[in-house]
Amino acid sequence: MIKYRGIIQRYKEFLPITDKTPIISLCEGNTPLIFSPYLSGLLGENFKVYLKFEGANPTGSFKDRGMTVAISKAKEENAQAVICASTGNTSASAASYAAKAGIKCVVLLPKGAIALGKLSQALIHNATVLAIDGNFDDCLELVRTISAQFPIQLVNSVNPYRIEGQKTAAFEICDFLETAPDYQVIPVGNAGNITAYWKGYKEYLGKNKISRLPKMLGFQAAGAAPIVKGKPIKKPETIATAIRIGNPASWKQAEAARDESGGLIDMVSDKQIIEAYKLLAAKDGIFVEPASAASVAGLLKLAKKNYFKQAAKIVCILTGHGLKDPDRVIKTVKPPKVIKANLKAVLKEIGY
Ligand code: AN7
Repeated sequence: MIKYRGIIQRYKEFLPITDKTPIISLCEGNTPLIFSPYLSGLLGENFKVYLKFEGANPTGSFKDRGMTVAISKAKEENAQAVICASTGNTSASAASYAAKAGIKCVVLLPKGAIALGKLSQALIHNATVLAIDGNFDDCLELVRTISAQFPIQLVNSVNPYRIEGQKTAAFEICDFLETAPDYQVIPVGNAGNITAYWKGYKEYLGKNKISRLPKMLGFQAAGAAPIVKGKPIKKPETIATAIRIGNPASWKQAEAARDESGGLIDMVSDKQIIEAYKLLAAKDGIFVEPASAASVAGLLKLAKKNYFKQAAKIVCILTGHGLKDPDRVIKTVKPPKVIKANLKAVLKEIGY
């Protein structure tokens, strides 16, 4: 039996890793691709919908795939410190992997706009956490300037090692399905992940591991949809704080993935995101954070418009775990009813 030891060991031949690279891993990757009878049924006979649950990564999001490579390379290059801007998940992952590597980690977060779970992660791993009185785009501009002027490595997805690591999710999907899916649906924020998946699929095609490419379907939140609107959004707003980004760094690459694959980048409202969020929890038993539900909200939006015509295998990427943002549940569903501590009262409530 081959023991699983993370994405670098698993897909080394596709990654910029040498014998000199110290591998900093938390056994990320190898996440479940879960068949959804419910969503498949909604789309109709002949449709198979799978959910790639990236919340099952060690820090609870897909960022770990990129961070294991970025931090391993930073360690190889004797970096003393790394820095990132983040809507939360990048900072959680960077803080965790930097802790393991023994590298100092600095994170810049938009003040008051980070889900509680993510902020807790960055803090407990001893990162230097700075809340900036601005949005994610302001934070990213600052860390780009700092990393260009001081010996501190940037670990946002503009760091090519991040994209390298994240492309392994596409490999896993193809290895599992023994083909590429027909469509892949994915939330889009800073647009690194859609870029990474597309690179992964193209590399697998180049190595004859698959014989065709999927169509890439990206979804932004309606209040933070610069690619859909064709211009940067100065004040992005959405309850899906992970993708509250107004000027994505990988904008061009996301458009290339869309156009080369014959796919699309569209948007979903916060209402549609919450509907999909609740549906995933109720019907598939999967608890995701709101940004992740944007992919399923997008799938449902396209299905309603009859976009999917022939039989198809569709993979929706669920980028992060629901536990990242517990406040959103409390704001979304009713709190538990308080009743007396007696049998009669309980039985009455549960219908016996
Ligand atoms: C759960 O953590 O940008 O399009 O700073 O956390 O590659 O940016 C997070 C992004 C989707 C969007 N889903 O991915 C950050 C950050 C979740 C995320 C995205 C993010 P990209």
